[in-house]
Amino acid sequence: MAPALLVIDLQNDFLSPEGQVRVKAFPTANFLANIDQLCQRFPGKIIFVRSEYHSSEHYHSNPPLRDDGFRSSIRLSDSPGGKSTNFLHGTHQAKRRICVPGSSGAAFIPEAADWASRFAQKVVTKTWYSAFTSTDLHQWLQDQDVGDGPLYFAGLTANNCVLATAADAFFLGYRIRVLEDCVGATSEKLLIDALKKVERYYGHVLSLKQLVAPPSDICNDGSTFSAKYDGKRTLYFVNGSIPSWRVMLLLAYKKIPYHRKRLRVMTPVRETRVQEYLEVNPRGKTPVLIDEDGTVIAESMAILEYLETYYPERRTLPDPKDKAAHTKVLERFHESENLHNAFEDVELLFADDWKTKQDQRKRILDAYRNTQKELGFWETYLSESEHVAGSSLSIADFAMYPNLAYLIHRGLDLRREGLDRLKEYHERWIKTAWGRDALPEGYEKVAKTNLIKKIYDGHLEMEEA
Ligand SMILES: N[C@@H](CCC(=O)N[C@@H](CS)C(=O)NCC(=O)O)C(=O)O
Repeated sequence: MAPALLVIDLQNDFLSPEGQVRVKAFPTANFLANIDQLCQRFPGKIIFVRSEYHSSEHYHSNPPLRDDGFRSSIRLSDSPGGKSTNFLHGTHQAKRRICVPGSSGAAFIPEAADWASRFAQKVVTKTWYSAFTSTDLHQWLQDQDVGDGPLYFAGLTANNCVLATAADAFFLGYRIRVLEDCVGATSEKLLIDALKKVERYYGHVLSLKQLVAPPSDICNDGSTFSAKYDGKRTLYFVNGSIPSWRVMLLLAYKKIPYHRKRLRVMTPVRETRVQEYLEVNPRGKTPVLIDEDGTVIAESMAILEYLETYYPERRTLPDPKDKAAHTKVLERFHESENLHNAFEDVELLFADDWKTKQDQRKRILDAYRNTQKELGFWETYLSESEHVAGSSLSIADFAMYPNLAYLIHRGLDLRREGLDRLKEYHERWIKTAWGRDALPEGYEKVAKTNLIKKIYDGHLEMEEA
């Protein structure tokens, strides 16, 4: 299941001043700029579709060939729409011929020719309104593992070729998404009616912004670290992600100014998977730090070490000459990943079906018990020293603390767990300037999706019994 985009009929006959049909209704003056942005940022296959319409005689002797090979003898005049050119399964039959094969009207407008050559994996020439009639489009999409899509639609005209293609796609089993600010029609009424039909019968209408919301570009101007911001050092992060949180904490602690680029992973387009970001990190994961000198570094633990090496202000790793202290910090630093790994399966509680799946319930319970065991180690460390790896705040604290804070956000009750040292440790952290600076949005209190409560409420044990 992979998204694909159909960009339909951006041809001279519809869009150039000399064209035979004037498309006048655009939802935005930025129609072409939107399609440009859409093509640049779309995270899937892109197909440019163009029309070539023949004479009536041609269609009489070449009835539409459906995807299953069936040739219908139905004529336009037999349809409920009569001779109306709005009949979705038909083709252009008006007196004035448009998109005549070989004519300049049938050519892409220059922008579309450029986008097609740069971004499209396929160009389909259709002879009917629907791009699925008498073409290999469906087969091609299936060969490309598009599955049920979703298929996104942009182009012209919303009420004819876009709607006809979307309707056919719906009945072929695709999920339909029409981009309201990337389609146009000959009148506003036709445009609005077409979008309503999509919403009512076939799929969803959404805006370009909803699809490819630009990564939010939050500069920490205004915060205590803003003064030195120079626009270059950038951190790509996901809100609430432990790896990103670690790095943000250390950047704040060391008072290193940086530009924050939040990537969203729950939007229709997962921003960590858009081409632009995959060029930064082919794994599509955050955090990634781009430093002032252009150094690009991924992997949170590596970034913490990098910051410690290249930004020695406010040291978080003891001098190697103090071998015992240095070694302990290194050890605890990497141990923090054990905690992270221990509770990974607790997140299975996010899925709706955990109750019905015995194996999932077992994994969740095991994860919870392993987490308790892991936390026990850290409770012990904090009974031995003020910080997790000794008397000084260290890189190990920065690696470990977001794991603890995350669990608390998900409902872990430290008092109930008998983890008093960890409770006191957490209370200390939330009061620090760096703790406040790096706190993920919405993490001021326990999340509504309180995962650990489901465990405390005994659902898992009951199901297990
Ligand atoms: N080992 C990596 C793990 C990074 C990672 O898994 N990041 C997740 C957030 S917790 C991510 O960016 N996911 C985005 C995605 O998979 O699309 C690190 O420590 O940096």
